[in-house]
Amino acid sequence: AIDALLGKWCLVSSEGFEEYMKELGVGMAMRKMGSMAKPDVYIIKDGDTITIKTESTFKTSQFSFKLGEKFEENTLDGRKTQTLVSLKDDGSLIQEQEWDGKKTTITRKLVDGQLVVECDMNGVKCVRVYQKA
Ligand code: DKA
Repeated sequence: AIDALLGKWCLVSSEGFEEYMKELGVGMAMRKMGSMAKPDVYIIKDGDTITIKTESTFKTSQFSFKLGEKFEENTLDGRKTQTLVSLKDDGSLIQEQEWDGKKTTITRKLVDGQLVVECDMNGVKCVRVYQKA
């Protein structure tokens, strides 16, 4: 179930984020702000609608979805993507974004009580760890 992922999470470590943003095509100014930001992430469930809200001094945005239903997402860095989120048997949440013939995957899972966010674009990987607030 997704219940283990619900709540408020604070970023505690980040590896490879700059390179991942570069691979996404994020411009330099926004990469700088993105690298410095220490966001809080809220994962909220209301019925069968899930909301992921990212809050930082740099930018705040959120998106809502139902598992297995494609939707249009407006990403933090301004991409408009076709996104599908699914829950695997092991409890990890897989977010697949497609835009302009490109694709990236963001995986969120609970590891030792922490939220581990793994991003992959063309094999360029980034790992961000969040602690329960
Ligand atoms: C996270 O939730 C990372 C999610 C990926 C964001 C990609 C674009 C950010 C551009 C500032 O920790």
